[in-house]
Amino acid sequence: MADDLGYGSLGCYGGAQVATPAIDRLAAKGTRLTSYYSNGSVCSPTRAALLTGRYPQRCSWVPDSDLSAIFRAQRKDNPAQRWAWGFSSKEITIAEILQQSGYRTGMTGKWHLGYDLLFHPCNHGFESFRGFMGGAVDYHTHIATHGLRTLDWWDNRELRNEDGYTTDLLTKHAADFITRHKNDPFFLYLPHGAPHTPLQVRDRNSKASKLARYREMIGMLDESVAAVVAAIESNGLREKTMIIFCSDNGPQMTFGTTWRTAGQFDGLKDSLHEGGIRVPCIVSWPGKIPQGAVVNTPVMTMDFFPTFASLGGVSTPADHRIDGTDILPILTGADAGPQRALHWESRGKWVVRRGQWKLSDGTRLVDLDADPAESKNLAAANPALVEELTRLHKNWISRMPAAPAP
Ligand SMILES: [Ca+2]
Repeated sequence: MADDLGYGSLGCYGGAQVATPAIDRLAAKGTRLTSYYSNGSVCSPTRAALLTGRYPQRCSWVPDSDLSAIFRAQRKDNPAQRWAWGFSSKEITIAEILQQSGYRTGMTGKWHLGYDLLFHPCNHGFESFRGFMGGAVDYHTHIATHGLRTLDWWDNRELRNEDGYTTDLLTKHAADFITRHKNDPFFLYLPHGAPHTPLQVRDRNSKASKLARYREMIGMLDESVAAVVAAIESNGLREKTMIIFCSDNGPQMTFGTTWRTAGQFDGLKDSLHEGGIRVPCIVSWPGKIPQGAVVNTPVMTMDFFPTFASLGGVSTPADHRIDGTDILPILTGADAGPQRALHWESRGKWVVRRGQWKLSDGTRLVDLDADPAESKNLAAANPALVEELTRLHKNWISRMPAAPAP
């Protein structure tokens, strides 16, 4: 999973500013989704949805009283800060259920579901973890760029720095995990930091322009995909492994007409316009999923949990609600998938999408098939549809717990 990678930033999605041959090859050997949505327009909600299969609005977050003294004090000093929050151990993660059924579970990358040790990935079903807990680190020193601004680089439960550029280190640990477990069923979660800020490349003294550094960071992400796929191939696992490449939300930055990083869509990260939530996603599994295919059925981050659970032959307790749906039939072309309404809610704004229709905040209705750039508000001409979608959304939010995800 890339961090803040926009729809228009890869060759196979029409981007022309950076060469992404490995990701393009993955698309040629798999299915490219053109209506894949992140559950959140920022990092943490999407990660919560990925790991739980639930809308982030449904997930439980730990109250201040459970935090360690240092995080509790920090939270008290500034109640608005999000980095003293975290993901409740009451949640059931895909790593936990796969681990219980015999899978080896590894994570190398960015967690961002709580900074306190209480929230550590090894408490949520990952047997190994290399990477960082927070939202971003310096790519060379691995010092957190938010929150406590101290070293945030972990070897399982130990804080331990290592030399190297973040994207390269995460790739190396991912490839090592694959080789180490080539004879076991495994689940590897590799959430990269790139191309999230800070815009740092391998040369820490680089004086290249912002645009050039951004290009280079995406290029290095592509090199990482090449290395991970090579590790899978060299271990003879290519046809036994489902590989997914996706982003967690839209791009933080764009470069005017030079490079529309969100492609044809309006809006960037932290927006519920398409550019903030519709992002690249490729699924490759030769022999199981069509190659060179394109699927336009809306799919959301939370759909991976039930898909993986089904593939792994595991399930969650019957009284534990999962919101996502198993997308394997959509990916194989066996089924167009359920006609469902998808919901987003962030910082007082909301969106519901059903079929080609997208309603924002009850006032703006667009036809995404005819108008992907969301330029024409058709609400006034379709009052009954506006009312119906508003009712659907209000009904959805009323079923979510009172405290929203931070
Ligand atoms: Ca992000």
